[in-house]
Amino acid sequence: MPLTSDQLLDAYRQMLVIRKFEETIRSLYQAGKIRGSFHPCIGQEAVAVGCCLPLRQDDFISCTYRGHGQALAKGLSPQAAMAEMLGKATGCSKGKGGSMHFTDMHNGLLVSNAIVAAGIPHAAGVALAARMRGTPQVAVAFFGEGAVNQGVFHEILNMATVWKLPLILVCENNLYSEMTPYNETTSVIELHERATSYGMSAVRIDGNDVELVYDTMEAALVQARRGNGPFFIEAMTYRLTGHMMGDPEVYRTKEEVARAWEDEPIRRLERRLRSLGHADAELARLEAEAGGVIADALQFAESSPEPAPEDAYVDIFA
Ligand SMILES: Cc1ncc(C[n+]2csc(CCOP(=O)(O)OP(=O)(O)O)c2C)c(N)n1
Repeated sequence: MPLTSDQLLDAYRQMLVIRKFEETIRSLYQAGKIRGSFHPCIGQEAVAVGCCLPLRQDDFISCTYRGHGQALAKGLSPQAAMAEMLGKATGCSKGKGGSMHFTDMHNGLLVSNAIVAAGIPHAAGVALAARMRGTPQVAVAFFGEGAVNQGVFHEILNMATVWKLPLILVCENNLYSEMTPYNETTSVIELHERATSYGMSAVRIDGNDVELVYDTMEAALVQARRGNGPFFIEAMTYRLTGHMMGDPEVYRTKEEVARAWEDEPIRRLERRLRSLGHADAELARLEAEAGGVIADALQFAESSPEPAPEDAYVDIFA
């Protein structure tokens, strides 16, 4: 079922929460308040929200270091996310994971991962576990187009198809892997064709269109929950900021980035909402609401304690 008008407004609010979260982290980083590196997902919000809206709380996702938006869309509280960014004990990984290692098992966020492609076998593993338990959960792996040349990507495409796993692979194709255009390193640049070649259902879609992302995800979920096997979505999008803070961005032109801003998913959804009759005042109210959520999260994080030194070895497996 397509998104209703109310659901579209909710998608808009969620995308704004993600955008404001990332913008706030950028400012904190520039002010020297964030340690480690930070990889913003600004411009990719429609993939996160469109894919996570139709998921159930007990469905699983894995994502990359750029997965803050997906984590928030899956239900991670902005307070716990912000506290993790600031390395506080109230963070989703108790302040010991930071920007690249969010987790929230209560909401099915298995792990976000700094190793390119590593979240793909994790998601396949929990999809297999759900199948063996006989529970109806689906697992979704979010990854960038740089992951498709990793060996494990191909191994999972093969086994997930053979075993008909309830697995959805979402490749966020933002055109650049770090500082390299993906078509300079990739033989088959229609990445969905790689999945098709393994016998997997696969589509390439406009990942900046939240309604299309949602509809595609719904179709993928129907297939996966019915036991009809995995689904591959190549969502075309664009990273509007550098790969990470401090990226000089010499590998693309300012004109290209300016063109991408014209088609960015939030402004695009605004145009759509206006065409459906939603007034500017209503959109402004949602934007203010999203700003309030992030201001509250920041206040919570800043007033939270640091992790205790004696907890350094708690939650460590070995
Ligand atoms: C296995 C592995 N190799 C190399 C790196 C270094 N590295 C970090 S990010 C990145 C680019 C990944 O690009 P992509 O998968 O397209 O994701 P994006 O950053 O565009 O979201 C690389 C090569 C890594 N983290 N892991």
